[in-house]
Amino acid sequence: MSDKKIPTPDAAQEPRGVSRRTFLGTGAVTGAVLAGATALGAGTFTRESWAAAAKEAKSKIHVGPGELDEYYGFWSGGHQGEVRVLGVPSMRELMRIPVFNVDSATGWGLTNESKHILGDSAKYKNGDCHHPHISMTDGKYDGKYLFINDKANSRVARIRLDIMKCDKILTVPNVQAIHGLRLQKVPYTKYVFANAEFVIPHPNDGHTFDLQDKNSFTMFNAIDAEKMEMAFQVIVDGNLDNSDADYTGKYAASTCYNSEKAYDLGGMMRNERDWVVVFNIPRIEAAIKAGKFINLDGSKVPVVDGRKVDGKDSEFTRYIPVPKNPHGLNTSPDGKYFIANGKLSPTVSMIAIDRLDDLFNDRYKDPREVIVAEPELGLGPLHTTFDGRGNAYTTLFIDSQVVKWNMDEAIRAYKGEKVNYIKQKLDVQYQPGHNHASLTETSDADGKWLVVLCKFSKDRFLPTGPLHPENDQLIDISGDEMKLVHDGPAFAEPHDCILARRDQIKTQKIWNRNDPFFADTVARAKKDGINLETDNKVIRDGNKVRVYMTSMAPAYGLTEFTVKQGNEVTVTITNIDQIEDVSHGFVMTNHGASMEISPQQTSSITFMADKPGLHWYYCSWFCHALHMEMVGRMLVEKA
Ligand code: RUQ
Ligand code: CUA
Ligand code: CA
Repeated sequence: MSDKKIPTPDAAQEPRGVSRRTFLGTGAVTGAVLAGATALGAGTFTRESWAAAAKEAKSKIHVGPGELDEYYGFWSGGHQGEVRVLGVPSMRELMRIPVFNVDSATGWGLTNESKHILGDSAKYKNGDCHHPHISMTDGKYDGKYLFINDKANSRVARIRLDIMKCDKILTVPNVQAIHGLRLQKVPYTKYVFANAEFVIPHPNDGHTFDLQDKNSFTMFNAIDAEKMEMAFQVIVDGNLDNSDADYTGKYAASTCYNSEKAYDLGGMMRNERDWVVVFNIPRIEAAIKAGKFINLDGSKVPVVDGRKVDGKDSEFTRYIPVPKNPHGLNTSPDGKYFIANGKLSPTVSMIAIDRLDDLFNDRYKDPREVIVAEPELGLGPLHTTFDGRGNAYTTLFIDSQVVKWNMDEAIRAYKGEKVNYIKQKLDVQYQPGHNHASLTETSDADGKWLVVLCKFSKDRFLPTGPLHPENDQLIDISGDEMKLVHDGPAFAEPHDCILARRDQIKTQKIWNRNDPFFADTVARAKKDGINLETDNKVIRDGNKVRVYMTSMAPAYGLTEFTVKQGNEVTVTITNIDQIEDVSHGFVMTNHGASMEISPQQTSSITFMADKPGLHWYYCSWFCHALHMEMVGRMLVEKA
């Protein structure tokens, strides 16, 4: 614990003047970025102020036993690969949804149903998800789906929010590292926009390392949200980081930090300015409809070229220069601005969306004429979120703060008026990446809660060895002043989260027997002449053995079956319990087989019976007073 002199909480929360943080030169900012990770000693809260915050927390965020939270929060699990569901404001974890990982409790990555959804990518046992986003209709969450990217294996996954299970995964062709992901907001989420971050050669067949070649590029990707198939790809200059869409359905925008197409740190910081690239969706759609597209490297996906040729813009894109290496890109809930967060610059750039028509019609001499403000906020601005009352909240990674600022006042200041657009700077613990205010990505933004996802927790929790948890902090933003009310330790690495009102998410209590989630298994059973709800039978098909059984607390429909050594065994279980919450499991000991079977669900798992002998199977989800007795035996006869 640090015993150096610490400022009083009041001083710490006072808006700090930004005058001393004039635009720093590359060297200084870069130095600060690089030093940022180690300069964590600046804790400015005293033990007394923590106590005061805790007291405040009690009244504000206490959700009593048996009471329900006001918001659902969906958290990315980062390179752990899953999505986590939390209640807000209690920050209680409600559920985990495995997606790009393997999970033994539910059998995700092990069952036939999940492998079918994972498709070819089932070979990957890892993932790196960053950006969870809920589907929208007319700029409001419709509660149907949640989409999330996988940077590690260039995938996009969809989660059905009615059952809170992943139901589709798509590998984006001919790109590497899907990072920024956002959804079309208006008129509805027709497209999932997904940025591929890394520049690669095309074809990427091992012929070159060269990134400067004209055949080395990356692409902006649009996925049909309902079909979960590729809709189109757009070749861009530079690279792509984060993105967002507007409230007209016409434009999407992405930040680029590697306009240099460099391969190293120094190279990626060479240009004084990188850019925000804006995509004109109707123009892209029209070109594709007219057959004006190419196919790339053996894929059938329509591709259009959004690069400049001899300094001349394509019809599909416009590049707006912004200070070097921007990061987050956020649309304000009033639909007026795209905000690009400076990262290496202490500023954010506000792009007026209502000037984009003119930009695309070449009415401006300089594309920077669409920028209506570039407020200076502090060091390391990464992401911005909104309260729906005209204020924005930006994370300052290096300063370890969230800064609240007023958008209209920032615009007035940019015009030369003397106004202090900074409303408050709040210390957070420590080094925040994303932040997210309740309903902020929709026109419903309600300005109640702000979650700040801090990358470092340092001394905030009981020590856990060299690996520390992260710290997802909850801030009350309903009043004039931001108030920190909760520390939430989290395992690697919740990049981002999203909050929806609880009435916007409607879930099923038990499975529907006709659910497409296990439709393939139902079809296979039908071919085997099996009635899944009543039959307990073993089907022998050469070397393959298919075991069908029911489960009802506390017993399986089959308590023994016999197979031959070398058989490939598929166990299919239908949970005929109708009672909410009575989930069963199935584990075959010493066979790596484990799965969940919730009420009215059918699940199946396949394994090799390669060890002669008696093998117990048992129920792994506590379902009944006699749960321990819910068992059976498999006899494997010597071949
Ligand atoms: S990015 S810390 Cu993967 Cu969302 Cu900004
Ligand atoms: Cu069935 Cu435990
Ligand atoms: Ca750069």
